[in-house]
Amino acid sequence: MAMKVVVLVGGVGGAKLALGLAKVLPPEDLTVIVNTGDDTWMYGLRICPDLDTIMYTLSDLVNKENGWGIAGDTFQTISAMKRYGEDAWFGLGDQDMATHILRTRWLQAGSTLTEVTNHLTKKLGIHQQILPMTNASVATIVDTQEHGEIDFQTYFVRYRWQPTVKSLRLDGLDKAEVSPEVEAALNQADALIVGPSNPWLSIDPILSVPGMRDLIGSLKIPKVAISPIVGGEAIKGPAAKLMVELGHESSAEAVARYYGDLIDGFVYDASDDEMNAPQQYVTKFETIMKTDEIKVSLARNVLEWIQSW
Ligand code: FO1
Repeated sequence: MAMKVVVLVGGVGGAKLALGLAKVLPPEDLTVIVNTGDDTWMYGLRICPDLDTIMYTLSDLVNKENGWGIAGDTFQTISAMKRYGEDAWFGLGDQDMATHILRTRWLQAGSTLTEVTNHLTKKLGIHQQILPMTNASVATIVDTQEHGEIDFQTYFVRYRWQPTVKSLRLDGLDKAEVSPEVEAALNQADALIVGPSNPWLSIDPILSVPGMRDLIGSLKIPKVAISPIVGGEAIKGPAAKLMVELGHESSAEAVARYYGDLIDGFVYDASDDEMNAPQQYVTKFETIMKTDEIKVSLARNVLEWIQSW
């Protein structure tokens, strides 16, 4: 299939779709723009969980049970930290640590996150372009009933997304801009796909980079989103719980309404009831990507559907 595709993603669901697209498209035709609002510092290291998840998924290193981290990784360093009394709640694997150590070193030497990511992906044998949403450091801050404002990984990993979310905000947007690489990829795209990632936690940070919404809005190409909500539930993670806490109903239809005229097509799961979405084009496919075959068929179905418009 020959069309230049940009996909916006964050987290495990987005990485699965990116893998499906990577198996269907020539590598030079796929650009993955990744949320970095989850990024954090741990033990002096810069961790970019969503970039890591995409890199490990596309290089087939990923721990398939978790959907993040490296398969077969060990946790000796984290165990040794616990011996010193550290409350080491973030599961950094020993091999995974190499990614963070080198990323940190190269960032500190003056490379941009885009350059560092390009270097890491090439060394992992990935030929698709993986781009952070911006080179600036932007952090998702979660205001919770129980703990007040906490950073994203504290909410997600430490408290296992159980706190009640009052609101979300992004720190650092004032210094953020669309990178030349993201701008070029979007301007050259024949289609834009918003992955089945959390609209609030993964996609919103990308769209909030100053200039991003307008740039996407100005593109005269098909734009589609895939629902992360099936049967009113999230396939993985806090999307459904969060939707209710933020005052939405937890349904694919509410996701479609939330994206509004950002997109002109919406894909939801084949098992869901028929729905009314505000978009011009709406269709159902199997979206729960349990196997590589389903990842590929979803990617192929979405691309063929777009081409039929
Ligand atoms: N997710 C967890 O649920 N627990 C962890 O201990 C954890 C460690 C971790 C380390 C490196 C990395 O790149 C990702 C990691 N993740 C972990 C996943 C990550 O926190 C989330 O999946 C995303 O931030 C949500 O998109």
